[in-house]
Parts: sequence; C-alpha cells; structure tokens
Amino acid sequence: MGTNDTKIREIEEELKKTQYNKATEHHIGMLKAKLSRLQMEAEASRKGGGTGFSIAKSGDATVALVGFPNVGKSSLLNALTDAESEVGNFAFTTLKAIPGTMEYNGAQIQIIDLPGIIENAAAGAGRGREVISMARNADLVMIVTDQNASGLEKIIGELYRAGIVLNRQKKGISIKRTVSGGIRIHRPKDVHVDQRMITSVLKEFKIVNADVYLRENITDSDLIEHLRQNTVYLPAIVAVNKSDLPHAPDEQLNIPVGFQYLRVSASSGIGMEELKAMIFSGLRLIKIYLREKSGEVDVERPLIMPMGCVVRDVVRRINRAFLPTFRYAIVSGPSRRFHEIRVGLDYELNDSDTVTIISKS
Ligand SMILES: Nc1nc2c(ncn2[C@@H]2O[C@H](COP(=O)(O)OP(=O)(O)OP(=O)(O)O)[C@@H](O)[C@H]2O)c(=O)[nH]1
Ligand SMILES: [Mg+2]
Repeated sequence: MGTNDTKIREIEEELKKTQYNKATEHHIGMLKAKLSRLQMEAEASRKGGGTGFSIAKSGDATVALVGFPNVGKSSLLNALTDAESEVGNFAFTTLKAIPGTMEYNGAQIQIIDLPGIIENAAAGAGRGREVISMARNADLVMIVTDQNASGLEKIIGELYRAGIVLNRQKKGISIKRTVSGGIRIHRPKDVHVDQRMITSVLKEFKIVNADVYLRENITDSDLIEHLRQNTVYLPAIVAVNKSDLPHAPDEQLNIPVGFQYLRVSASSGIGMEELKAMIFSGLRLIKIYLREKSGEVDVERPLIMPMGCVVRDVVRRINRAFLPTFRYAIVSGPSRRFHEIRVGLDYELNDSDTVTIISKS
C-alpha cells in the first residue's frame, strides 16, 4: 500500500503546481483521473475496517454531523435533539455514532453525532472510514466547524476522496463500452466538449473504445465522478459553531460556492431555530396534507415527502395496495392559490398541498 500512497502524494503535488489553462486541461484531467483510480485501488486493498457503526435509519430523513474533533458536534446534537451525547473539552470525546431525533415542521429528523475526523480520514486515519460510511448513507451532511470555519476545505476534500460529492448534481453522462472504434462522443450541438480531456480521462479508467453520450457541458471532475463506482451526491450545510466566542468577520470565512452556512452556538443557543430550518430546507422535504373521506384535513400530522414527489409516491406511502384502485386525486394548495385541480399519478406536488385520493369503489 506504501507505493500507492507515495504516488497519490506525488500526483497531488503535481496538481497543485500545474497552472490551469487550455493547453494543460487534458493533462490535469488525466492527473485527476489517475489520482481517483489510485485512491479507489488503495481503498479496495484495505481490509473492511471493522464492523463500522450500526445505526438503523429512522424517521423521515437522516443527517450526519461531520467535522474535526472538539468543534462541538455532540453539543449541537444535544441542543437540537432529545439525545445526550458526551461533551468534553478534548479531541475524540465521541467514539461511536450517537443518534438523536429532532422534531421540526411535523417531521421526525434523525441526527447522528459522529467521532471527529482528522486529515486522511478517507484513507482510514482514526475511525475515518466508519465516519465516512455513516455520512454516505445520510440524506444531508451537516459539517460543523469552529468559529473561523477553519478546516472546512479539508473536510470537504476528505469526503470527496471517499466518493461523497457535496452540493453538486449528478451530470447527464452515459458511457457504453464498444469493442472498437475508439472514443466517440455524442452530444447536442450546444454542448461543448474537450475530446482530448475525455479521451485521456477514460484511458486512465482503461476505457479506449466507447460511445459517450453527453446531455450537458461537463468538466473533468464530472467525468471522473461518473466513472468512480462509489460516488454519491448529497446536499450539505455548514454550522459554524462557538459563535459566542470572539471571531473574525464573515468576509474572512472561507465558505465554498454553493454551501449555505450559519453561525451558531450550541452552548448559548444562538441560531438554533435557524439551524433547524436550514436542516429542513437542506433535506428538501415538503409537507403534504391529506383530506380524509370525511372531508377533514389532518393538519397536525402532514406526510413528510421529498421535494419533487408525485401523487404516486403519496399513494404508495399511505398504502401500496391502493395503487390499482386509484382513480384520480384532487389537489389544492398555496402554490395554486388553493384552487382545486384534478390530477393523475404523475402529478408533481408542492409544499403544503392538500391531497384527496379518489379510488374506484
Ligand atoms: N464557547 C463554546 N464552547 C462550545 C460550544 N459548543 C461546544 N463547546 C465546547 O467545545 C468542547 C467540545 O465540545 P463537543 O460537543 O464535545 O465537541 P465534538 O465536536 O463532539 O468533539 P469530539 O467528539 O471530540 O469530536 C466542549 O468543551 C464544549 O463545551 C459553543 O457553542 N461555544
Ligand atoms: Mg463529540
């Protein structure tokens, strides 16, 4: 494993030194692809890393708390949920995954406190691999940092190395291997591609013959993420904790593009309600009210569904067996000024819609 690690370091160094421009674009793509392949190999050659933490998912969604040691992850869990995770003023107070439940907007949200991770967590340092595998299965990653958000880039980098891509969407790429013909790229006219970059990245993944279909512009990273087997795309938010202590102004925080952050203090309670709201919106959950046969709407207990869900998902959630007898649904809600419309199974619902399911009698 030593040789792989040395090669990984060398490539990381070279990447840092190489200026990005049109002429180096495909070379950088090749380096990144090589790096990603070596990391995957290193991962595969390591043993399982124990049994990991086993926490059953529960509630409507799961959030994983990830950050360096001693930043206040356990304190935040305790402030947000009913859990009592041990807090201590030293690194590695938390040694295993501790779940808690946060109730918000009628949703039961599971929050999992995890041991702090350190540099090279993705490569197995500390209990990094177990922590990362818990994060992989979450619906939202909440990165916790100290008041200067130091180390944020490192945490994001560790997760990335383990195939967890935060706050970016999966791109429209599909690749079909062929036996000959080289790399053929198929794309709409308005999609721009760098054939050399694509060819050299694919070559690193040992693909020399393939039809590549692109539905949109892609970068080398998009392609590498597609080629790695273990990539997951997750939303993430940043909680900048200990804001009760003196801290630098926000302009000096190094928050990457696309990341929402909030200054909070677990010990003094600053920003706790806002943080709950940010978790809820980060999870992209919506509330759906059901109208019973009697005409009553259960306002106390809405269904908590993922954004973008359709009527079919709601019927399934209530009772799968209702699907064959479904006739239509009546939907009304604030996004339509409460006008009622009659819809089918594929109709996409909005937050706070009220749904009446009409079945064949
Ligand atoms: N001033 C201040 N101290 C805090 C705050 N939140 C946590 N702390 C303190 O920071 C220390 C670490 O808190 P923990 O919650 O144990 O941190 P952790 O991130 O869970 O640490 P590990 O489990 O070791 O990774 C403790 O001494 C807490 O009392 C905060 O908002 N403000
Ligand atoms: Mg802890």
